Amino acid sequence: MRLCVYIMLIAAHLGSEAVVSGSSGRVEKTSPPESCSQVKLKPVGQCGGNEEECPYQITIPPLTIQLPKQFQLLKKAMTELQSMKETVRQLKSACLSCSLQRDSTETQHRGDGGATAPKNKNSSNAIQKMQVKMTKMSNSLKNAHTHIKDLQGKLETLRHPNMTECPLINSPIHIIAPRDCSDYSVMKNMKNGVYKVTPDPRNGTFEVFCDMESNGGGWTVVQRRINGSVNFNRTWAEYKNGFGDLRGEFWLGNDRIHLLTRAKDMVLRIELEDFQGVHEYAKYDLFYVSNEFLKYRLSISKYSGTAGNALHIDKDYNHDQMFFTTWDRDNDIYSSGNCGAYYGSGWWFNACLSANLNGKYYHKRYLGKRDGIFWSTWPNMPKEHYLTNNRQSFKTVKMMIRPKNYAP
Ligand SMILES: [Ca+2]
Repeated sequence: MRLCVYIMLIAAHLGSEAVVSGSSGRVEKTSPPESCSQVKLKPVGQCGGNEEECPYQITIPPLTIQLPKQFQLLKKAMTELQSMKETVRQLKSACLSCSLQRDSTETQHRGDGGATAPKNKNSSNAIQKMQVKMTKMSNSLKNAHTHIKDLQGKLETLRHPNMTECPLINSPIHIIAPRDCSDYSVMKNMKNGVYKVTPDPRNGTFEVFCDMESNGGGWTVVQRRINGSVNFNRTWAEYKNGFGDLRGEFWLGNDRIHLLTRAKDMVLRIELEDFQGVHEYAKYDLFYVSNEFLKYRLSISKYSGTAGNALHIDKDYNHDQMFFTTWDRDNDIYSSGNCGAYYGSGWWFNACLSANLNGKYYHKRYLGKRDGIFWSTWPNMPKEHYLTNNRQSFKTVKMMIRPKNYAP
């Protein structure tokens, strides 16, 4: 019970939350223990024959904190304190009966001194022993106190690398495993770049490119075209696993896009730029990609933006609820052939397309089959009905996602 009081004191000193450090070095907050009965302090591991050398462990469900082995001293001190208390009680009782006996003896044999002297000597020895023990115990307690303070200091450092600029009450939330880029952006001052995310711990961790600067940041980029350096006419397996360079052109991978969109309700933002320097965007407040078993079926709706809703023009030109198709896997609804093979791209083809952001990268307008990057609702897009017409091409494309409830 006293141990429990100590633990509660430590927790109180740390503030309203206990802070722990796992083997990964990451830090998380958690609530303080509600009941002392749940708190456990026990030795673990090799003790080397000396009880004081035992490493110690404190468990505040559901957390377990490794303590320095010197914490053993705390328990020892408590045990000694109990033992001392009992000794004092016994001595008090002995002294009382001794005093009564002496008074009685003195009354009966006044002048016959020395009869009580040996007992007084015994008491004096016991008191001396007790004082030595108390000094030892006091030193043990001081040591334990020093170690507790050291540990507190370490925990505070872990929690606030710069304590002077980061008061306890306003400390940011540290997330053990960011699920997407938005979890990183809450940590403030984050730069664009490659970060590790874990949308679902059962499916591992992978790298993504995070756009932390455009439109409030927190965007996980799932596709990017900037210069035509990467070929997007790829197999089912390549689209499944992703390809390209996260710092350049890439497709993140259908499995990963599925995991990200399954973990949270995501918004998709598509940013397009043509070679005339025109920038437009299309935003979809609902974006979800099913798993491979469901052929990475696309769910996309709730459009807003300036580029037009090319993914859903009408009943015939609608990419919503389409399966993914590549040249080696025909899941489109064009019964006479494979749209992926014809247009040289992996995409959620219908029969076949009103948008295709994975088309061939053309550095300027082109003629013939419309197999380039395509967005049919692009402003001032020439009505191109014949293969002999010039085709619009795009300089840059970016597809990025962010949780629907994200607040920049
Ligand atoms: Ca087909």
